[in-house]
Amino acid sequence: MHVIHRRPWALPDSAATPEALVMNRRGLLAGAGALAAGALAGGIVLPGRAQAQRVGDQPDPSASLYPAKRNEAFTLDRPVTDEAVNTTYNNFYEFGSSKSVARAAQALPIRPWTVTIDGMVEKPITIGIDDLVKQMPLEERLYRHRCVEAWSMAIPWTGFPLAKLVALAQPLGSAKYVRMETFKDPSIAPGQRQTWFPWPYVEGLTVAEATNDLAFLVTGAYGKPLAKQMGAPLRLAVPWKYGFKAIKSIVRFTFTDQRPKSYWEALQASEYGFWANVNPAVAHPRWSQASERLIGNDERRPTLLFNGYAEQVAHLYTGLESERLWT
Ligand SMILES: Nc1nc2c(c(=O)[nH]1)N[C@H]1C(S)=C(S)[C@@H](COP(=O)(O)O)O[C@H]1N2
Ligand SMILES: [Mo]
Repeated sequence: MHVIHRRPWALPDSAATPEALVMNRRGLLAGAGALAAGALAGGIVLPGRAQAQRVGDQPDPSASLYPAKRNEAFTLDRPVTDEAVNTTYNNFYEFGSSKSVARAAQALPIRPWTVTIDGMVEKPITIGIDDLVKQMPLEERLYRHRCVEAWSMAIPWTGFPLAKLVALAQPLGSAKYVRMETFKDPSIAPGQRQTWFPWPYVEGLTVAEATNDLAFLVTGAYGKPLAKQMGAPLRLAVPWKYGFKAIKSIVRFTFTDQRPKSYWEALQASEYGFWANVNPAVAHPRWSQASERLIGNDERRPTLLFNGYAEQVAHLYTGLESERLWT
């Protein structure tokens, strides 16, 4: 339940970091390529194998599925972000509101992991992640990722089209949306003990968006099973939308005729809407979206409409011009 409807400025200091003060913090760091420099100088330490496996975790039973064959249809206009950078600069509020959550996220047990598909479907399903993935055609795709905070990365994801999961679910014709939900376990995720946040993390797409070929369910990256801090064992990639739509560590897909209210929308509806498509011409209420900083090399580039994916997805929004499509 979303029990708090206090205004963000009435929240405790520690809660007032949503996608915003983070920007300011980045501003303080900026200038010397502090993020990349920090990583290279050893200021950030990658979790080692010993930390990646906790007592009670089984070894990853999907390891043999990687690397998957790359689908060459998806190309980049920039280099892939270094894995060491990508795995040490993360947004995962369940494990803290800083970007340095990699170590804390290792506490998440990712086996067993059960995914539920329910709501307006022909046949609700509850299935273990490995049984689900076994039924899905894994491939690698190079995608851009544009955070609403005006930074970006480029990632070799492994996964399968969300459309394949929709096909498995067989939604009723009356289902208009798919609502996705992250795990909720405050005993594991310290961020979830901050009860003023509307846990669990929720995101949503229209079924039309979800069945577009670009919408991708991610199980791996960099040719191996997904790192926990990146949203293992199952995370969304919708590269034409701002990064907060890319929900991590998903446990539930619910088909519905009600537009889902997402985590960020519940927190700050004036700044984060349902559609959240990337548009450089529409500023966030507190900063410009015209350009982005490439994490890892600190290059600044102009941001592209739909993050460069207009050809694939612009048609999804014809007739919806009166909606708040961009923020
Ligand atoms: N469950 C959950 N999913 C999440 C988030 C989060 O805090 N919790 N952050 C989002 C945001 S704002 C971004 S930019 C991306 C970051 O993904 P990355 O850490 O793999 O770069 O995850 C998204 N998915
Ligand atoms: Mo983000």
